[in-house]
Amino acid sequence: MTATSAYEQRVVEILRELGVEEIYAKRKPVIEADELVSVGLDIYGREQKLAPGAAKAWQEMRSAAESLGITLQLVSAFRNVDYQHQIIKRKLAAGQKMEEILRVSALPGYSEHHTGKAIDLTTPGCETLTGEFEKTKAFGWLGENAAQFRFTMSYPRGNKVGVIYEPWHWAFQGAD
Ligand code: DAL
Ligand code: ZN
Repeated sequence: MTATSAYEQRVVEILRELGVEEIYAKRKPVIEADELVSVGLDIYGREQKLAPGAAKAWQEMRSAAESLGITLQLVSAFRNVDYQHQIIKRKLAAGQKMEEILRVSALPGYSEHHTGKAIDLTTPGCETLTGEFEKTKAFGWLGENAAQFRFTMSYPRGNKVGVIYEPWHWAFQGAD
């Protein structure tokens, strides 16, 4: 048996606080990226970061789309465990049930955004983080070209993870 890392212990404490500690026994947390580079500002003017390999692939993919007049914008990229914890707590405080929250947001320690390889995207004129993104030219372009940059859509319709369809969430499959 391997020793539980300090990181995993921290995740377990957060899960305990949220009343969902049993999740840890079923699935180990994803590892939080330790090396991150800036990828500029998101649509809210916040600096966003990604793991170096993902950052490079993202910049290349965004430029390739832009050269065809298609604008891809960041809504979110790396998120640490504490940030994810805040998201969940905010939703609980707003009266949402945990079951409902988990259809949309991963638990702290379990979000692909911790890896520094996941991005949430939008394009001008699209309401962010809605199914409307699927109808955009940007989404059409991603469907045709993202794989070339090693990005795949993590939560297609009917995914096994039980997360709603997220046409905006793409993850880099290459090395950090
Ligand atoms: N929205 C995805 C599931 C996340 O929170 O990582
Ligand atoms: Zn996402």
